[in-house]
Amino acid sequence: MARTPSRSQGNRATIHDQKLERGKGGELHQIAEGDSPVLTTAQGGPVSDDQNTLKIGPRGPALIEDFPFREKIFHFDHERIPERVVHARGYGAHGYFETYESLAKYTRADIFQRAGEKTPAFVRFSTVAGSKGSFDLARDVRGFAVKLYTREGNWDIVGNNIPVFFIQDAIRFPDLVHAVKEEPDRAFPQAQSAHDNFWDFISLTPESMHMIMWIMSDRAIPRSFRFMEGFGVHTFRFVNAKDESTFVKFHWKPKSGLQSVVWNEAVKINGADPDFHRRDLWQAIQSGDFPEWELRVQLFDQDFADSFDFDVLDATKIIPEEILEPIPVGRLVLDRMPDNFFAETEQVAFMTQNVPPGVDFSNDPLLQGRNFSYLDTQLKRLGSPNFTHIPINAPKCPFQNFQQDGHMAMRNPVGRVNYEPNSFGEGPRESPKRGFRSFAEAEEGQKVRLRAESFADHYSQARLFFNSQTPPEQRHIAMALTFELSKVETPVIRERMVSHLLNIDEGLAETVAEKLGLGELPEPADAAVAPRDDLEPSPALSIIENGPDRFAGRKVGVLVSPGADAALLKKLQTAIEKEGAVMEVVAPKVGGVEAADGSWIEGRHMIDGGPSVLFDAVALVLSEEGAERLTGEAAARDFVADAFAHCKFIAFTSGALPLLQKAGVDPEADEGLIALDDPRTIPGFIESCRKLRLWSREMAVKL
Ligand code: HDE
Repeated sequence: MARTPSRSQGNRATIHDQKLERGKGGELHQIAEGDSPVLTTAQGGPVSDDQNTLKIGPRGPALIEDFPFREKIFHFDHERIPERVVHARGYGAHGYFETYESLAKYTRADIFQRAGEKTPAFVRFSTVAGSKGSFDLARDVRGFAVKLYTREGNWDIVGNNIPVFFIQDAIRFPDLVHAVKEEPDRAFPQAQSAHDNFWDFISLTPESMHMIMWIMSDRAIPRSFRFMEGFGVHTFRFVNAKDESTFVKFHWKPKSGLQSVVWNEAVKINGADPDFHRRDLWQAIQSGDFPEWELRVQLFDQDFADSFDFDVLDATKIIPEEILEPIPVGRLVLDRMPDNFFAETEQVAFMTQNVPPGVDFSNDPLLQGRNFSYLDTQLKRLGSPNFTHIPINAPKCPFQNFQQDGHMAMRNPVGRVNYEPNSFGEGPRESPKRGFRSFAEAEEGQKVRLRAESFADHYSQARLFFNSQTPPEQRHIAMALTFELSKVETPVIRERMVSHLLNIDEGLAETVAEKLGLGELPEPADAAVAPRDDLEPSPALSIIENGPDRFAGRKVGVLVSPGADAALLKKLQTAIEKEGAVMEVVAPKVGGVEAADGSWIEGRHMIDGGPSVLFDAVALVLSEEGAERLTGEAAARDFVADAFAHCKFIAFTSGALPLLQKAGVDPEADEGLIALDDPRTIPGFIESCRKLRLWSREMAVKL
């Protein structure tokens, strides 16, 4: 009787071939005699045939008693859990946090008591609006959620890569999220804020204007998770052993500097590699180039809070770093990818209310609302109050309580006593000394639904942000607003947005209005508090001002052709790797090309699969004949034209000239084009690359 052959048929081990071995705990392990262990059901029963269902005869009806089949399909049918309602698309990694010095003066949190203390960590980066299967380079905020497995329980800093938020009160969150997600009747657009509902909501929500400046800036299209900042956003408290409180804001600073892509590039990356950010983190960690951030804290007391221009409880405001310097207190290193994406990254449950003794909340109304939401959402998503039994969510310190039962309970109290106090002297008891004590802030007032007057200035910090950007960054904000609003079909929404922009920067409003073809400028929006123009710009807010001083962690794509100079390529590679960067070869065929000296150059990408948008800089190591041949290929022309348009540094051998010409790039256009025939030019190329982009080219290419 014919059977579909299975992988190991012929030499498949049967149950009779098995040796049974007793483990240390007395359990029986099955081991195979052959090369692989025997497949079993979830109940541990060995499976004889995993390719054919049980039937009456080879063509006959299937039998309901086929329990291995029933179990397999049952489990498959239940593989999905609800995706996160926001931040559905994410990617995580393990690592550790290392404390620099004791912060005992400010906090009794155990994690900050000893210099050099290492605490295991898990971090999940995410986009907000798109579904789990959306692309990485959406224009969006990035989640930056850190779980620190401290000796006093899990501490989650559930932050973003932007230090402010759209709204001031948690009650507006469902509306914000409904507005940004796909429109409910048509179910599009996916992972985009460029649509009517979002801008309608925003244009009716002046408190969003500061955040709008950030998400229209290059912060919303980071080059890599590794090159972005993270922020706790809200004001928290540190509380020391004497129960004294200090306000604190958390900042993660990437060691490799900040870097973003340009919008035209982001759009193309989404097509070329929708997993661009995931792949980047995966490759960096797998190759041992561990990304690192420094944790810095802004510490302040009530007097500072009272004298500061804005309310420190208002999550739409920052405290500029130039006014209150963030102090380095430790570093976060990511050095290990999860073994399994679902088990760890998908099931990890972050909660703002996970704080250790010594860290406490402020009255920020957004934070207070979040403290409610995150527990609720875990029950929905993970399906059981026992989600803390999942290894990624379980504390790594000893823990004990009398919680019991419930779906999927993995741990129940042992013994007779499951309550306290009890007379048997069994089980854990509370510890007033070591336990979490809320800071005893004196509160009084009437029960009201009111927004504090001190939250009313919606434009001044939006203006501060815009004024702190370099000219290219300001242009990008104008272009992003124009793009987004051009997708809005309802003219009055576009107009309303321009009326807000007039309160932020007149030039910006005029540029956007002109590019939208708005005709007449509207009146500025009514401002509850007149926007201030006396705030000093904050250079810390610019990405370009805070780039890397090395090209380390970045990637050069080298386009090669048959007859290329292998010795030159080798020297280029050595120099790139010495800088801590990576070189990848793009060839007409992925198999590679034969170099002029007869050696073989392996390809990493075929030209169609390795567009220049995937790289931070490019080099064209081509023979003239090879370049001539490539002029006929659109992908090769785009490789060059895009690298130029995206203001990247381009090194080229003289053989590459025909391709440059065909791509419309003048080899002498600017200092970003670097002749490469002589290996002595390589250090100059690398040095240029450290600047990442030649922004002065941007006006010429008019992206
Ligand atoms: Fe969240 N947010 N959020 N959020 N948030 C969630 O929790 C919520 C806000 C942030 O990688 C949800 O587990 C409310 C600010 C991150 O798993 C949910 C409000 C900031 C992540 C939720 C906010 C964030 C979430 C959905 C307004 C930056 C992903 C799934 C008061 C400081 C964590 C989940 C991960 C996830 C609620 C606003 C960051 C529904 C009600 C502000 C990084 O609980």
